[in-house]
Amino acid sequence: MHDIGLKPRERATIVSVIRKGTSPAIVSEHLDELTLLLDTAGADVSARVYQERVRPDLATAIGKGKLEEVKLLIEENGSSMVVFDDDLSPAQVRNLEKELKVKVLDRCGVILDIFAARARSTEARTQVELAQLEYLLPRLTRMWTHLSKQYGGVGTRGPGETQIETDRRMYRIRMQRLREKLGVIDKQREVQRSSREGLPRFALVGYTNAGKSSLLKAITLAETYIEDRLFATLDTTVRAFELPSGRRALLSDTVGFIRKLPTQLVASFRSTLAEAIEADVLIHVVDVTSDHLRDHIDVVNATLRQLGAGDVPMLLVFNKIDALEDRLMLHDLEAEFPGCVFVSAARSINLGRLMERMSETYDDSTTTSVVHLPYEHGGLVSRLYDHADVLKRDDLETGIRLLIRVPSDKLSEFRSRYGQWTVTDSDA
Ligand SMILES: Nc1nc2c(ncn2[C@@H]2O[C@H](COP(=O)(O)OP(=O)(O)OP(=O)(O)O)[C@@H](O)[C@H]2O)c(=O)[nH]1
Ligand SMILES: [Mg+2]
Repeated sequence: MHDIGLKPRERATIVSVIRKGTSPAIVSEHLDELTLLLDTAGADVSARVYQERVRPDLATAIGKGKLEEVKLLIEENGSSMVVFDDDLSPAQVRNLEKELKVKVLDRCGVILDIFAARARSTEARTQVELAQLEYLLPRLTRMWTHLSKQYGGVGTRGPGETQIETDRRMYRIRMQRLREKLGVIDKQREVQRSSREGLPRFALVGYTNAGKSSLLKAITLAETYIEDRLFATLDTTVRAFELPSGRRALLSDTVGFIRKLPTQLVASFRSTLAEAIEADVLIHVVDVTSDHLRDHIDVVNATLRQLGAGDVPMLLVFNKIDALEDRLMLHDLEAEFPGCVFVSAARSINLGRLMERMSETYDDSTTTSVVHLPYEHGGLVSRLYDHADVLKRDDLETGIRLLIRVPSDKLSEFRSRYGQWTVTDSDA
């Protein structure tokens, strides 16, 4: 793991409020992930604390006794912050900071911090800043600004000192400007996307660090940013490649998902994620070496539904099979997930099979049709190329005959638009 935070690294005590009956394995997995997130943000975890409760305490999330325990712990281990795995209300953060006298963060705050440090492109920076301001606005009190100035470091990167000193009204004005800026970027992206319509579009999605960028590189031979860190990718990259049939297609790679991805981030990254939402086929990449891959699959599916991409045809791809020591496990997974593909992006194992399955999934989710255009309406040909994947073109005496492929769910829309030019189902 790499340190992107301020030096020297900070120390954190992490806390989880768990519902009665939650299995210890799940608790420790969530705290492992929080530890990894903090490591990425530049802090080491000195202690883990958890409390079983029916519901979190309204004022301080944990109870009085636990609070005292945490207080003693941080004095002992010299933590400069306490990080909760659960969402904290602005009031809880205030109360906890007052009691504990160190800065208090929740998981969302840490993720936002990592995104802020990672964002490079104008689009990503604008999106992250908007999400940060939305997160900070209700937390912006005298106490908060005072603390953030006093402590600095993880969780207080914020949108810059000058903004922090301004009041909520300034925040709102800034947020309005960011939204307008994103609106402009959104339009540009839309134009870019529409100019690429017609080609089959595949989008890599998955849990962070699953190997999406590695697969993009392996399939399209594009130079992309790959690293063993969470959220290495914060932008969308689109590359062309050839399917086994020789047909050109597009593959996009985008930001990864994680449990409790802040809603502010999901909302403001909508335009970055639009490429995925509008793809013909989603390639859901799963890290086969993770002990929690089923959990990860659920999180990714839930996030996709939240984005309105729950119905896009999907191909599940298990990556990093080269790193699986237990061959038997691969066997079990193949039985559990029939029809899925098992690959290694790093070693280029099974990529041919993956591309075949990509073609099949695309073909299954689309329908081929024949359109017969009289020459006097030849001007429509270019529009057809925009809306469909044109597989074949014959110039006949009676006009132009095109064999096209359209997403099945768009066929009726297509029929109503071009039906008068004898659209026939070629599969029939
Ligand atoms: N052993 C092994 N490691 C892999 C494989 N594919 C990717 N990795 C490693 O997994 C880590 C994450 O890879 P990325 O391609 O950056 O993952 P990502 O899904 O794009 O991650 P984010 O952009 O952070 O969401 C890197 O250290 C890769 O080298 C593989 O097939 N085998
Ligand atoms: Mg990536």
